[in-house]
Amino acid sequence: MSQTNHIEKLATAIEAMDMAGISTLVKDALAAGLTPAEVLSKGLSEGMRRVGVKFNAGEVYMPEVLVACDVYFAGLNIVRPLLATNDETIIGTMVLGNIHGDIHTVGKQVAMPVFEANGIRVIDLGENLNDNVFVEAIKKHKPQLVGLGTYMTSTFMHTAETVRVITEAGLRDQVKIICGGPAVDAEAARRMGADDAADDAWEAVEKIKKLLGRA
Ligand code: B12
Repeated sequence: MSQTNHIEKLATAIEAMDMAGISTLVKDALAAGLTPAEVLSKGLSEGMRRVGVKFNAGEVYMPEVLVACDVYFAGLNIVRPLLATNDETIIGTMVLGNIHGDIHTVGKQVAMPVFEANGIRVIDLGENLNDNVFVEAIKKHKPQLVGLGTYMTSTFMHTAETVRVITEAGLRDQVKIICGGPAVDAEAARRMGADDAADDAWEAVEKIKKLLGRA
């Protein structure tokens, strides 16, 4: 079977929520010579991207998204340890967390491995965070990036306050700040003092590369 076929089978397995088959498909793809990064970014993540498109079009519903996520994570768990060993591919570190008041987890869980597959090391800070958690995380981990998970208009609007707290701590110049979630808008994010925003993890990777001067 060609490498392209292996990739297509992985993406299709996520779409089809094939929990029983995913481990074998990932192992077969690796055995066929695909790199762990290719398995993740071209196979598993492509499947998840397709699920997101279907979800936005109303073709699948939340329970299916959550099951597809489980299948995605089953595959990710096999390739993640193999990815972590290759430090040369790391382009930056992000502390990522949901802004105060926001408990949506799925988008963050989908975005995280997409970032990791593209060389962004992610430190997950959790959900519903006080602004000071971001300040402490910047001091502790010295990231180049802060990712703000903002899945509702109200929490997206809280970005201004989070940026203010980071700025008052004297840390704003050390990091680029990007918001993510279905309700974000790049212009509004910039007006609130962040650097950018994206409602799609793959688009976010391109924006992050630009922010880091790696595009
Ligand atoms: C599932 C869901 C829930 C679940 C969450 C379960 C969970 N564990 O996550 C539950 C039921 C708990 C919930 C609760 C609520 N929800 Co809700 N929820 C959703 C729903 C249906 C899907 C969200 C989702 O998982 N999408 C799939 C993921 C993959 O997409 P995504 O989040 O956009 O993530 C992608 C990108 O944004 C990006 N990304 C994600 N994170 C990040 C981070 C960074 C830094 C970057 C760069 C990129 C990035 O990558 C992902 C892949 O591309 C949306 C509707 C929708 N269309 O989004 C509403 C939605 C987000 N919820 C909404 C609301 C209002 C609520 C509630 C207030 C409802 C209520 N009245 O109680 C509560 C509030 C909870 C809270 N305090 O946070 C609204 C927000 C409206 C708004 N604009 O303000 C939405 C849009 C529904 C709607 N149309 O009204 N919700």
